[in-house]
Amino acid sequence: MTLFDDKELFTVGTSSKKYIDLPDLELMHYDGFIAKDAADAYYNSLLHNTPWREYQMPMYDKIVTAPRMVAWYGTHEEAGENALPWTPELLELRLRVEKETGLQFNAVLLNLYRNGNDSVAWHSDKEHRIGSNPNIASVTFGQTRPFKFRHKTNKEIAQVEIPLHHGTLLLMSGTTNTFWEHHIPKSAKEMLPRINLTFRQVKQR
Ligand SMILES: O=C(O)CCC(=O)C(=O)O
Ligand SMILES: [Mn+2]
Repeated sequence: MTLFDDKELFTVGTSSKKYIDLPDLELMHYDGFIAKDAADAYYNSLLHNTPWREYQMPMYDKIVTAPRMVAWYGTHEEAGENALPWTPELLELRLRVEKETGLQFNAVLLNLYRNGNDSVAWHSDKEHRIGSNPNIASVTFGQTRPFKFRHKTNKEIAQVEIPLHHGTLLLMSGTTNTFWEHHIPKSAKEMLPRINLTFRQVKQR
């Protein structure tokens, strides 16, 4: 795996905050939520200091390796036995996200997309552990990749595509994860690593 540290490679957003309100979809998109210097520092540190692991997931009748690497953080009581303890850096990011959104989160999933072959398939984050209408706050560092949304049942509503830049915050709330799916497609273009953090509100059974 070749990973790059070049600080000038990533595009930061314009520091604009937008609310996207479509049928059953509620997003807050804050491009440039984290300024470039801080975003560069988080990117380099998370890339090198996270114990990234492969993730085996069910796909039809097989178990396959997900096309990305992951790390899961939270307390054992709230996020389960496999959760790693919060690091000062992740706690700092969580506080920034909580201050901006006015919400509280107790777990974070980190995803590493090593290159254009890495992706996340169409899915929604509707697990019993987070309830049916979860608030999920996503923070991105590194390579800009398009984040796509499609309505699960109403095919007349056009897909939504948001390029998630270095330092962007995207809050998915309301019924977004109940009625819409999202994904990050693979890309044939050369892509540097991208790190995404999804802050979540989990409950143990
Ligand atoms: O990488 C992203 O922006 C989203 C990841 C995601 O959808 C997930 O982990 O559930
Ligand atoms: Mn998701």
